[in-house]
Amino acid sequence: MNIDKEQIVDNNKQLLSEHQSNIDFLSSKLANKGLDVDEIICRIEDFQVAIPSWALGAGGTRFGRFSIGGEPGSLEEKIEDIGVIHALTRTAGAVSLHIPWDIPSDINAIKELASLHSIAFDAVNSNTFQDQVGQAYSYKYGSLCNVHQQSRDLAIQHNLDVIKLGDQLGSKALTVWLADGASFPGQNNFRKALHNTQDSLQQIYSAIPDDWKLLIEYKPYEPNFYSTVIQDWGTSLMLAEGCGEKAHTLVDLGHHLPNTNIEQIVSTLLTKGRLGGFHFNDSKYGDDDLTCGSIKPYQLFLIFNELVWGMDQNDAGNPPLSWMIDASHNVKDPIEDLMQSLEAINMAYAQALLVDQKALAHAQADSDVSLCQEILQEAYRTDVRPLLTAARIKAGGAIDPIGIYRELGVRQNLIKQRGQNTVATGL
Ligand code: PSV
Ligand code: MN
Ligand code: MN
Repeated sequence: MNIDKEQIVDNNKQLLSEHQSNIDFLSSKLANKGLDVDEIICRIEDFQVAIPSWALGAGGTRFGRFSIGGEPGSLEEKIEDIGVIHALTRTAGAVSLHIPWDIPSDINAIKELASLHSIAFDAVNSNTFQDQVGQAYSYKYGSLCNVHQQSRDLAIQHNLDVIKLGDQLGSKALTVWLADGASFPGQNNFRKALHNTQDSLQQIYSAIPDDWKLLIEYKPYEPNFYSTVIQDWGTSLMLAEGCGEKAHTLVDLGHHLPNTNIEQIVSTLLTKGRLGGFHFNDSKYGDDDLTCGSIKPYQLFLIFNELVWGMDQNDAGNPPLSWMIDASHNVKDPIEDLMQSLEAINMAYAQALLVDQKALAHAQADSDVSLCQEILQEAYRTDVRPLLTAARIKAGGAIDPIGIYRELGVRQNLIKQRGQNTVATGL
């Protein structure tokens, strides 16, 4: 379903005067602090986050799955759904495809459709955690780490095919997430598994085009419950360094044991110039893939604070990052959920842009711990939503994306078109 620009403008009219008083109030407050409000709004407007092609349907759990209705049954429909999100928020100008779930039947046609919605192709994701029908050698006991060369070769070849496809689409990165590991002590020889993984990644890396990145994800557990080959950022970093300068670590926020200090990991990776990008989500226990900012918004802010300081203001030479959401929707409308995530990510970014870094550096030099906290929390406690709204209006988006989505009955229309008991392709 396409959303008309006129519908957005019309809906905005009813909300404009309230927004104007909110932004006037905030702008004068920020200007008094010496902040350049227009510049901040431009930065927010430029910031785009890719939507994963696997997040547009109801994911479910191993205990069951409940259809949301109107879920996309093809890549074309997924792009149309992202088109809705982007039209309303103007912050989701890219899609991250999972292969082979989302192999386009006609590359030029899909590129045309995506460009119609102003959507670019971000990182492509390979899948060696499932066997495909008729697959000659299984990944049951691992893919890039497998003790059998035939399984490893198959997984390597799959990644090479994904790079080729991504190249045709205009992607500039390959994301590798491996389910490889062991569920029981003794199942794997750790050193051999790591060695095989490094060797396989090097072979994949040799096909990475010069203007691409290889993004290596880590995850402490699941689906294996005893050990995961790439279990943490250190292992990912080591493997990236073992490949070459185009290889980087990808931080999926849900892939940490509870209470891990993710912002410190981000800072360390930046220092090494090896931070590749993010999979944004939120988590209470582990990899819960919840809406960004729904559980730990302060952590999200602290991560962005490291990014703003570490990239914009004290460039450590880290290449530009890939920004993606990686979430799963069991009980919420995925389109609404993704819009909530985008809002939370942008809020954290905007709050980080407000941090008085000079004052913070002074307070740190004076070891004035209370003042350090005051400075961070002053930014975090600012209601930055009017800045986000101003950026959306400037870019042609909606003042209230979820409000208009509901008012226009988008989900109901999708259910009419696609049916009630739908299953999104891929999951
Ligand atoms: C599994 O944990 C996972 O959520 C990883 O984060 C990947 O990025 C994603 O699936 C898609 O393969
Ligand atoms: Mn991920
Ligand atoms: Mn995950």
